[in-house]
Amino acid sequence: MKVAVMTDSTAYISETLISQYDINVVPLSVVFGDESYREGIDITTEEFYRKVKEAESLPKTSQPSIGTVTHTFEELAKDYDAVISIHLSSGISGTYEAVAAAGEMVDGIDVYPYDSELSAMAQGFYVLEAAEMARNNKSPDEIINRLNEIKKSIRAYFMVDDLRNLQRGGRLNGAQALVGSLLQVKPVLHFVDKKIVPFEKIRTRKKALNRIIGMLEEDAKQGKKLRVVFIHANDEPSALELKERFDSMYPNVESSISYFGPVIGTHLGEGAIGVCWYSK
Ligand code: MYR
Repeated sequence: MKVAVMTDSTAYISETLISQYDINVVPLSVVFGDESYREGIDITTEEFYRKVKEAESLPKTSQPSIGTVTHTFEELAKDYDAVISIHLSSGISGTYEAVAAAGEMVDGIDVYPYDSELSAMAQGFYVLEAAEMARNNKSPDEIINRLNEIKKSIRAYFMVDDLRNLQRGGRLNGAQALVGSLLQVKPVLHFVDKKIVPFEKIRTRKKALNRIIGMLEEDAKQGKKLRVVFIHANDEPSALELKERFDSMYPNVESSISYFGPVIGTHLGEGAIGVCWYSK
């Protein structure tokens, strides 16, 4: 059985890995006024962060249409028997539902939609594992079982410089307690039941980052075989600094750098930092 792996653009997997693992990517879009740009196709991450500074109002984001997804599945049906399609959390985007609906419509290929319940390179971790297994001729059930295993150990925490972007986009839950002090706090955020909620209210960026690294260290200290990613919204120096600090303490843990591209960057704002890890 030939199994394809598909994801959406918010996993922000590098071009090199996409072609190395034959990963199919369906794009989400950012919308400035009347102009819609598919991320990674019509607009690069660098162009986006430049444009957003010049724009009068914040862009909006949109999920791929069912038509686009159906077309991608139909193309895949020419070469594959099944497709595992891994997407950003259904609690923050309608993408997963659109993919599931498209999967019901296509013939000639078995579609396995998978809700990562996260996004960015945390979602990318699932995709890379699935792609490696597909390449090793594993069945869809074996792949889904492994993805469910990953879900048990994966952890993702992030912080933003300004909570208002998340709030305006309606993607921040359970933050009523923070509303009065939105500008003063740098809360650590995470996902619970597919939605973004504050994890802990922390006053400064430095303390918030230290708190996240502290939690990562707790797992790393136990000698677990971890894979870690430091993710930044147009702030590579901060991500590199965290990575170097962590690498110097845990040289045997596999770590990498990734980024929040246009769609996730719209909701988090420049300067956001995320750290995600799971047991390999
Ligand atoms: C859409 O318009 O359907 C896309 C909505 C995307 C919302 C993004 C909210 C922020 C996600 C942060 C992920 C951090 C992972 C470490």
